Amino acid sequence: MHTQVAILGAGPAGLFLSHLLHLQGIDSIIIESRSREYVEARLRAGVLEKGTVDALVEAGVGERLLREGLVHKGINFRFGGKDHPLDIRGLSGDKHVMVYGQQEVVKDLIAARLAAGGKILFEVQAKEILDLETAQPKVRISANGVEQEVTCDLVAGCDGFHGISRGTIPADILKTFERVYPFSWLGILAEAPPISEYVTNVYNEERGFALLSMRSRTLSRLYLQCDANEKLSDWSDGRIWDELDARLEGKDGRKLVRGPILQKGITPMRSFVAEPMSYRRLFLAGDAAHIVPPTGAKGMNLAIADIRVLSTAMIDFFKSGSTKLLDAYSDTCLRRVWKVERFSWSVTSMTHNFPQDNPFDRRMRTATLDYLTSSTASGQTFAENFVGLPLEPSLVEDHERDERTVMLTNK
Ligand code: RFL
Ligand code: PHB
Repeated sequence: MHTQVAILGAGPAGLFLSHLLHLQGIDSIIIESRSREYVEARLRAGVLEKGTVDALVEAGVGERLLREGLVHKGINFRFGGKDHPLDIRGLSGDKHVMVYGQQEVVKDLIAARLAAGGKILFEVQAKEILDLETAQPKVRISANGVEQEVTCDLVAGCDGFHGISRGTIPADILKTFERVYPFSWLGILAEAPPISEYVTNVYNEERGFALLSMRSRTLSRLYLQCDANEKLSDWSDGRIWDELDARLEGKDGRKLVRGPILQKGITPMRSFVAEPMSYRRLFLAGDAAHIVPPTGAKGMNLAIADIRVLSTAMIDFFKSGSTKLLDAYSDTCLRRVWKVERFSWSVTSMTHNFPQDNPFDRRMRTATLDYLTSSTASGQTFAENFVGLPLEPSLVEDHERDERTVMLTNK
């Protein structure tokens, strides 16, 4: 098999890249180890930044998103047993976010690719990426014990945190930066109306963090900070609802409406960045290159932002033959990635209890949240990050000045 761009992974990153390339007449093959049903059902992110929404709409895959997505003009912080709403629209110069499940974005992108005759190889595993230093790299793939090769001009590593792409970058070039948090999130999807029209971040000095989000007017998506080694089997439905209510504190009598729990899962919390995000003809995007803890709701947005930069660079390469934008890809993305890492780490730190905390640390968290929700300056800083920082301009010139950068081609 041959294609212009071999894409590993049919998550939001790989699918959106394939779609944007197709709009410019560039051929790609997506290699996805899971089935279509599995990736369409995988429950994950829900909050889409304005730039993500605009990019999906501009690319012609935002019709259902605009119809069914929920516009969120604000966010709520609850601490000390009281709500403290933040007017994101007012603080950000009239911008908002939308709540629309990641699996719905994935369904829309798969439908668009397949309707246009796009090639997605489901239940096919990428085993190895070869010949990156030549003009024709290869991906060795395997399905039902049968191995084949896909040859291509460029490889996009969109295969998530546990994929194989990142490990293809030689160890003496790849640098990684990591923080593993000493807690996880227990998340549920429940058939119950949301408590508020806003996503609510709850901080309880005694019991820790909870997040009250939604997928529709009748479906709630709720999370609890729990111990890193917690077992799902220790959490009965009743215990989850009781703990959620206990974290609300309820001085104002607010309680969740309970309903059947449709899905439950535990997510570990991690911050991670790999540098550089490219090596020769391989380009990492999304979770393959970086992870943020879900507290800032940034993971999928960061994946889409990478793809906006990468698709422009790849299109320029195929149209003009120039590698300038591709060479600058990693530096351009990393500048934004680190700012979003900082935001996600800071929102996590100010809303979660840590094992080594003393009462002073916990009171500091409440004071930080009080400042955030009562100061216009602080609210504006949060809102600017929450609706999404603008894309960085391409760092082509910086890159050309940097002698240490490995050039894309070996010509
Ligand atoms: P994905 O979605 O993980 O897709 C990678 C795909 O690659 C496949 N794969 C392979 N295929 C072939 N061969 C191999 N060797 C392969 N190895 C792996 C996998 O099967 C998979 O289909 O990565 P991508 O596209 O980079 O997208 C990233 C996002 O999925 C992720 O950042 C977000 O879900 C994070 N996240 C959130 N992001 C937001 O923007 N807003 C949110 O509100 C938000 N909330 C969340 C979240 C993540 C969460 N969890 C479960 C981690 C809430 C949670 C609880
Ligand atoms: C979600 O709706 O799943 C969600 C909302 C906000 C977050 C993370 C997840 O920070």
